[in-house]
Amino acid sequence: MTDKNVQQALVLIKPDGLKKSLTGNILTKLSEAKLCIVGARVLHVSEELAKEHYKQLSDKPFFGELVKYIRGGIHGEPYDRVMALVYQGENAIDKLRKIAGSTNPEEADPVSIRGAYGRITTKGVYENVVHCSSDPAEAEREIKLWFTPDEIAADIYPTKKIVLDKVEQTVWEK
Ligand code: IDP
Ligand code: MG
Repeated sequence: MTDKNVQQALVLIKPDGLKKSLTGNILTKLSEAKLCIVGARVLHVSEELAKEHYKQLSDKPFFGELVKYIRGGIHGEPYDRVMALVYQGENAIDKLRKIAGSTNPEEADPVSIRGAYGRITTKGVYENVVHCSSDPAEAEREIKLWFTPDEIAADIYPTKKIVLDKVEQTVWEK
């Protein structure tokens, strides 16, 4: 019996995906991979998070525009946010990246998400609708950036308990 290669992957529906009302289409397409969603949230992306997420690309000429894009600076309110998802399952990364398509939307398979819905902006950023982790190490790094253990409905990486003193927290007023 062979071990199942169970992986996690971070998927982001980027601001263009939200603005173009593609959330449903994207989730439907990704569901073809028959994986399990173990985390989901919608959030504003801080400059710090954007730069950390894309840190491997910090020396690229398009880095500034990329940070602006993922923060919603191209698409504006109320689309200045992303939907972040964590998928889990056998060979999750390859399956999701195949459905997402190649990085460059012009080269991506036309029936992939990026091929069908992506574009290249006049400033030269590949506005390609979704992000998907590229390998297990990157997936772990990214998931730990975007989610706390409490936000994931599965035990995916080891955790520890810590006691915090005098931590300010926002709670519902009533
Ligand atoms: P990936 O998203 O397919 O893993 P990466 O190389 O990790 O591709 O690049 C991250 C994101 O940066 C891409 O999804 C795309 O939005 C943007 N990007 C990557 N390469 C280029 C490029 O050569 N020109 C413009 N934008 C790019
Ligand atoms: Mg990548």
